[in-house]
Amino acid sequence: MRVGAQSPAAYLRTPEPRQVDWHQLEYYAFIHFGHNTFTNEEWGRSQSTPDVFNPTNLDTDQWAEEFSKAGFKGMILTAKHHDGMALWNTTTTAYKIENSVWAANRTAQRLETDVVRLAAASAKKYGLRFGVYLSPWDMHRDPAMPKPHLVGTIYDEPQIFGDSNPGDYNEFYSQQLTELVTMKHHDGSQIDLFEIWLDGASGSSTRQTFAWTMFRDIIRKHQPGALMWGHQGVDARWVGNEEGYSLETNWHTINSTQDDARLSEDALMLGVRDGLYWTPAESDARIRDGWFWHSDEHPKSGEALMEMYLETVGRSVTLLLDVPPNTQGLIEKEDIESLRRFRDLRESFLEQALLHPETNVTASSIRGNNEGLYGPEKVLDGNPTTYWTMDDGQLTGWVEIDLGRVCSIEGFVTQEHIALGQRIGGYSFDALVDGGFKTVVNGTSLGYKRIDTLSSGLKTSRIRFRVTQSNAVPLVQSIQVLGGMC
Ligand code: FUL
Repeated sequence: MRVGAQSPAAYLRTPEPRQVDWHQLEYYAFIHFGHNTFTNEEWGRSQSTPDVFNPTNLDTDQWAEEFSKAGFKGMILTAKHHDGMALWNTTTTAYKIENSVWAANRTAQRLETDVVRLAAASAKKYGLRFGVYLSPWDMHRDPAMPKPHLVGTIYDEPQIFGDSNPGDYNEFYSQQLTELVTMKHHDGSQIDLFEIWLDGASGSSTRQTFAWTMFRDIIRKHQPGALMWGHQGVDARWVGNEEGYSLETNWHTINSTQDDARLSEDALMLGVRDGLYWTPAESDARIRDGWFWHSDEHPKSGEALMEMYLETVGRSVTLLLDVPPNTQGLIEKEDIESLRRFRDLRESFLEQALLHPETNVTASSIRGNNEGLYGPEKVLDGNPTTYWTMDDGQLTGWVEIDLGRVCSIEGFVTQEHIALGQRIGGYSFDALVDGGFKTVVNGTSLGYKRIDTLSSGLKTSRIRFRVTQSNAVPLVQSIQVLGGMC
């Protein structure tokens, strides 16, 4: 059979369908909400009863509406942070907000008291995907964290956290996880989760070995579409910092699992080329200084968020941006203003698309000369299942774009067809300037999506995208040129 009639074979590791789906979300919100919101802490030590939780005007619809307007594709809520307080109506512990005066008042008014369910319903209403954070480290059950204020109350519960303590913390955590992954909306339909955060942080001397495989099996059984997040991931990895940036080179694969030794922060940012596991990076970052809301903190500007976006999403890393509700249970006006400014900046940048399906494009070669299947116009069709490619063994090549007129260029957005593996390790953009092609961008890894911006005003009518290094025949899914003033 001629090579042109065959589609390219997958290259080494490829993403699971749930991961392809997740890459496409690009950025979504993190919501840290719970006791710490009311005690002005980041790592509250599980000292207060549920009554501390008392939002005066809780409105999860406001969260979801604002996130959706800002262009977020999902939201992840802290169902349980390190302090052990459950935001949902769990049967596993008395330490839950359902036991608060706030919940009693809501029940008297026939209002929902389960904040996870409320948030999931709001996410659905505004077309957002929903996820939960369930802290493995649980101070409430950890004997190394004394809780003198709870002694003698119903919240003085067995200290089962730790390998050498009586009781089975893994069993307890599994039950909590099972409750969350089987939770239903009021109409009886399942609450679909797109991501579950099993945070790796701990500030305790207690040694607890976690049953990650058991947790993974619970997630897979009930929520096969959900990503399981851990420091070295199973489905996604930590990017190695919490500042909202990544290195310019970023591989979607790594060589370790959550059970192996922890990787350095740089190694997490970088990943490993041709690694054993498809475990792409996610950047968890904050709009304010803290994860939880504090009255004396303020949000970053829309400009700073735009920079974050370019240094995460623009480097093939998903962005999980924390926007914490206040003690009223609302997202602050100033945070909303920053989010809107971010949206406007992002939209006005991306709206300057100069290429459309009819733009004149040519390529150095086409797989099997089969233009209909693999021609360069496939980078313009907006279809995530099509791409430009060449014959097997051809590792470098180019696509040339004729803009038809001289335009001012501000940037490029490029995507590799990752469903068949990450292959490209070097690419360039050249522009026709003064009768010759001049290189204006030199990149390394490509991956799900790259956004390259140009700082100095470039005017040109012809652009050439070149693959300069690839470990297998490159598959280029899309190319867009941003600019104007043509
Ligand atoms: C960390 C936690 O310790 C922080 O409190 C926060 O939840 C952050 C997202 O993850 O590991």
